[in-house]
Amino acid sequence: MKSFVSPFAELLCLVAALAGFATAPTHAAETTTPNIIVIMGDDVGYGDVSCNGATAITTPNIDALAEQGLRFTSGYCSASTCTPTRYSFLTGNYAFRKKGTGIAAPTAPAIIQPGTATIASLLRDAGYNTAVIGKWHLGLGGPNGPDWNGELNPGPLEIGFDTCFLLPTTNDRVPQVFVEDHHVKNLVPDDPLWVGKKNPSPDLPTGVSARDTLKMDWSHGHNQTIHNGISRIGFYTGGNAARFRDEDLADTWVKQSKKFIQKDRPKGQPFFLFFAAHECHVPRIVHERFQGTSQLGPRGDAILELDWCIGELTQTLADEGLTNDTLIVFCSDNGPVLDDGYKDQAIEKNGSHHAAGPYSGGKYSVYEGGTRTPFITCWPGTIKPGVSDEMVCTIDLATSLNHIVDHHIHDNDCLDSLDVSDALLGKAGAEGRDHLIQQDNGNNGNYGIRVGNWKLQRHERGKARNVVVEQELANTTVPKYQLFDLDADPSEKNNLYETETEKANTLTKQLQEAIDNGRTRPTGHY
Ligand code: NG6
Ligand code: CA
Repeated sequence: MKSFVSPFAELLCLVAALAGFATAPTHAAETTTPNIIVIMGDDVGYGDVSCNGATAITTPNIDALAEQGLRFTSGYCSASTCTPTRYSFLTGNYAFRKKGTGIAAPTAPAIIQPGTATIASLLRDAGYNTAVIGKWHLGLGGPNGPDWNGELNPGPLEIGFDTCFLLPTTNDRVPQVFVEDHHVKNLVPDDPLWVGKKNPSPDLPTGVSARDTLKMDWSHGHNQTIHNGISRIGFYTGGNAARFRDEDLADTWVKQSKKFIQKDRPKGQPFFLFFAAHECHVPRIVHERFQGTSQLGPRGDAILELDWCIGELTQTLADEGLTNDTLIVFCSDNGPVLDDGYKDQAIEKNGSHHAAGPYSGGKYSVYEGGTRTPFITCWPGTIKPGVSDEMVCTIDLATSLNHIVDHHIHDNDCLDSLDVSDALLGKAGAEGRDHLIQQDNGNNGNYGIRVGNWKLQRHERGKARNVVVEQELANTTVPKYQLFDLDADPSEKNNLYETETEKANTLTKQLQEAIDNGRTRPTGHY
């Protein structure tokens, strides 16, 4: 355990005690309500940031967060693809408990139903003004999916966000338009937007029929409608005035975030901003000023672009005098992948870079590299800088951040979101999770469970994808159960399932109970 207590927090406790506030809640020092920004990278691996040991790339702004805050060596997201991690981050419930939480299609309806408690609705109840800016990928609209030309409802505004400015799914999926609150921005009535799964006309160029016109070729999938010289997943027509350039995505998120922080939000209220970056997801088409700036090709350029975004956010806070009043969490939605469908030289230029750090696997996998990702908390003046080995997960943020702002949540909400607030704040002796369940995509039946240094994997169909990040498409046959000692074998190579039978049985049972019980947060716990 290498975490620390803030002297500022200690001082506040002391002052409170001396002032005779004997009945003050345990968390008196944190009952102030900091602004909160959760910055979630997309497909950013543990080893993709220089504060976690990357040498082929330098991420000064992310490193600055780590230097001024707490860097976690066992920080996780809950799944190794986007939609289930984001579902769990918002609701505090493991995605494997709910059908339809795998990677969402462009036409997917809203996955989280209005009335569901989320990190945003809970913080809003606690007095926060709440915004999500960036990638959504959790579906929009009623059972028939998004009404692109009408009202996109339900969406973020129905589950706790006061405002949103979104990329609806991922940028390799159609359509390339922004959604602001309930509507596609800049859509004009005489050019309606149509989005679908089937090509509506043989005249509509695709990545197959017009492959020679593409500015970045595809390697698998991603060969349907072309926009901005890049073919995508899915088909669309119309909405031309609403379409954006891939190159401008990051600038747009930064511009909107600055507008929110500096102008739009009601002053006198703390804010919660979910900054959902798209870097370094495919297609890796960064702004011209970042193209060619890394030695890793477009994938590295995208990480540098993300780092720039973070610098812009922290500078904005500094300009507004909010640095010490703002808690920043930096995390990722799943582990890394090199070739994820476009020929962008991610493999060719990778060299000896270890995107997943010392871990095996990456995106789509329940090996550690799939979910053990960069994780930093930074709250200057309150969190004492350091490194923590405590286990924390994006799924815990709903309960823990609410706890930090002294807002209690209902027993039946956020069923898998544990209170690790003291660990996130680096308090002396604070403990993180005692166990963590990992999953890959939706309800595929692939799980990991980590308890202390032990990790059990369960692959229902005996297939593991992306076991080694450098061989993304490897669909490897694995035993249904594998057991690893992460202390001795962090890259999960030496299967001890047959020899450490007692440990194997305990973890197998604990995993099954976690699935069967419908919750892992103890009732009455908080
Ligand atoms: C996969 C896509 C991949 C990526 C992923 C979602 C193909 C062949 N692959 O289906 O490119 O879009 O979905 O990524 O289409 S995530 O980070 O949003 O989960
Ligand atoms: Ca992702």
